[in-house]
Amino acid sequence: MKLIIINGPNLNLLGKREPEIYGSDTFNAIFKNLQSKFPNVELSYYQSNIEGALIDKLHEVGFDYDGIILNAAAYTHTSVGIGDAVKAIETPVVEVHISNVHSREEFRHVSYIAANAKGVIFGFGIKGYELAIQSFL
Ligand code: CA2
Repeated sequence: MKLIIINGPNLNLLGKREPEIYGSDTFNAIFKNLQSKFPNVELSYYQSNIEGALIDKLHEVGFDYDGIILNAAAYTHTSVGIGDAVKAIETPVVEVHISNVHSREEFRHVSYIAANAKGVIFGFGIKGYELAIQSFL
């Protein structure tokens, strides 16, 4: 089983800022923990702050991997391009958000990804990434 976690803008700051919303773990630590929890999953990770780079990565993995776990961060709520890419690829995408986007500002209630995602997980903190992996197993 080949899965990739793709994180969008500012998620490289995880564990460094706003721990009250996003927790105090760096994604490096989160990723290592996931690898140890799922030793039989070939798990990779990509993060970018650039919309086009995220689209390129979706195209690159989207016909080959078994699953994509996508936290497009703020682009979730703005990017028709990322939404179109999720629709265009073959690999199923599970959308993840660390925070409960529906208990936050109204602009975060909109997702350009959800309609074409296999499912959406939000509000369970970083545990959401683990739940997303489990959903593919
Ligand atoms: O809850 C989530 O996972 C979000 O995708 C996070 C995005 C936000 O724009 C979405 O509405 C919900 C923001 C990511 C910012 O990440 C940071 C992490 C640490 C410190 C500062 C920002």
